[in-house]
Amino acid sequence: MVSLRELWWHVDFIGCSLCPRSMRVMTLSTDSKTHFDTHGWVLSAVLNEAETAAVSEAVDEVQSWSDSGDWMHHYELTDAGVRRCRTEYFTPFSPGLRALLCAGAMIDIAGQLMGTSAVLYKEKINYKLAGGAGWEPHQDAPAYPFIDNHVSCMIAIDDATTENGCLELVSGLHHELIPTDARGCIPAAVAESLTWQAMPLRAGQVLWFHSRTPHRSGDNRSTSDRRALYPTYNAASEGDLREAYYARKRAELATAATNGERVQISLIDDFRGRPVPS
Ligand SMILES: O=C(O)CCC(=O)C(=O)O
Repeated sequence: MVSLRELWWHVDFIGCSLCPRSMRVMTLSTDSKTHFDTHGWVLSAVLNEAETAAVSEAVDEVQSWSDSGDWMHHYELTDAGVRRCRTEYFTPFSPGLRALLCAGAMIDIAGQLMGTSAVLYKEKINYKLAGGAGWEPHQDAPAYPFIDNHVSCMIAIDDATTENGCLELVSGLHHELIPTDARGCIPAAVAESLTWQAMPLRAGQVLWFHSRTPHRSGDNRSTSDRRALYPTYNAASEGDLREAYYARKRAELATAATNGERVQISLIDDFRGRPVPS
């Protein structure tokens, strides 16, 4: 199989195959931008079948890394035992995923959605292995310090279905911050009043969403894994804050109090996974 890096020039310039290579850019259609501005989310066609396979192989590699490295693996307790639920801070160690997330089509689209040049703020893989837990209703913005203008996407590595815990979103509610509960999530009574839309994705599909778009996801009730890659971008004008974000996150997670019910893997307490007994 060709490597992600070898494939990457296709993806960089997928939007305009007739232009000379140096002039090609990934351009979102006006309809897509309008959809994002109106609804707070949009699907974009970034990866073809070969590229999807290459990204999946790069994720397999990250998933195989041991715990001794500067990347951050997180674990949860499931009914089947201890499972890895997330890896983040991997772009310094995965040239293929760094190329995917930090250059070319992905960063082009992030910039077009924000209306200004983008820079990678953070990156994570949520594994949601069979039996893994889902996420409470939340907006991402309260978990992302330092920045005002940011956008994320879910790149489906495996097909995401209602059974294995695909994302669910609320359309058109990305203009305001909803007051949070003690966990930093959308209070249950508010969440119940919202209209949630399940977003099943095929492997390789890319779903962009605003950092104030309310979202949640179910547990993986299937027998197969539902892995997804999530980069978040901020406006480059606000600075390159990725190292600052991870320094803060490492410090906060190191001292996070646990109530014994949930493992904290985010700066808000949105993940329903159980902690691994020490
Ligand atoms: O991967 C999922 O199911 C949801 C992830 C999510 O909402 C998050 O990581 O903030």
